[in-house]
Amino acid sequence: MKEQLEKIKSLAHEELDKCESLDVLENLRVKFLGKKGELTGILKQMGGLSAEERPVIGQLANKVRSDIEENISARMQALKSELAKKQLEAETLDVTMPGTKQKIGKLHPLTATLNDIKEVFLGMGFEIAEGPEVETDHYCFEALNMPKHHPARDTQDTFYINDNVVLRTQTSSVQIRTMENKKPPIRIISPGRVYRSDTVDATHSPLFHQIEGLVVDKGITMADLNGTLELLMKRIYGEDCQIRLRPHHFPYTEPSAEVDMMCFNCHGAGCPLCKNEGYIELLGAGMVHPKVLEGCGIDPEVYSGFAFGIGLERITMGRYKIGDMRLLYENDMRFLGQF
Ligand code: 2NM
Repeated sequence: MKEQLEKIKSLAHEELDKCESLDVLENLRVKFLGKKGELTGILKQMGGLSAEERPVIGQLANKVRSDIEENISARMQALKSELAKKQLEAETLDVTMPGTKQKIGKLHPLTATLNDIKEVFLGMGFEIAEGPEVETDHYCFEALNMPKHHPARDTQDTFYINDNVVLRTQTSSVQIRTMENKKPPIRIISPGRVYRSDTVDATHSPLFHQIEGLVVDKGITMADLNGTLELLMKRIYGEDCQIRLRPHHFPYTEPSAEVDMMCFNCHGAGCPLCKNEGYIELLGAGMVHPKVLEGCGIDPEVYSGFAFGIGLERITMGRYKIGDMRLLYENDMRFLGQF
């Protein structure tokens, strides 16, 4: 039995010396000292010993137990401090390492242009009005002096939810809603998404953006329209920008005009950029038709107003010399990163 105890002791020391983890250490403790362990196995056999042998073996067994216990706790200390050291080393922050560079985003060219346009109009005392993109036939067409079967509806074909509900073709619907709900003076711009059933190409998209403006008050004339748009275009395209109004027809304005800007390339002489026109078409505008005012409960004998509609894509493309509208929607960072 004495030899057995010595053997357990030396085996335990041998295995503990090799032990490299706390899990293995716990297994060794169970193996040597546990209830079903090797030392307990020996102690259970002590009943068969003589009265002289029992205290000697008992003492030796206790000595072996405390030896192994000491060895285990020493090993545990060593393993724990090693683990802590490794953890600290892994967590060390090297402040001299190069950092990870954060990419700073920028505004989409459409958003940047819209922000600039809003800024100009807010400076002139306009408010920003918004409304639904899904509109009734009334707000999209009827109230704008385009009854059913009016030929102008052809140029504004859109997506129909049903006979009476459409995706708006212009944000004029917002202006009608405003005129119905507010007494003049009215000074608003209404930016937003609009829809037409157009096929995608370099200058068309079934979804694009408009900024429409509306001013209604006593004594508003075409001169106010001209001055307002001239100021806008000088702010957006530069102080040397010149505009001209050319007669046109819209069902919702009378008189109506298309507004061009003098070609910045040839200054009116004609060149390939302006297709020899000398001018580049920018937007449509006019004096709000008396029928439209009347339909909204505003007396055209007392009040007059001007309105205009700007295509945000067109203005943005002219401003940044972008040749293809699709580039504005594709979210290609190689393109967007240039602005
Ligand atoms: C345009 C061109 C001309 C316009 C008219 C109105 C309203 F509601 F007052 F009648 N809002 N916007 C208008 C006028 C829009 O877009 C090319």
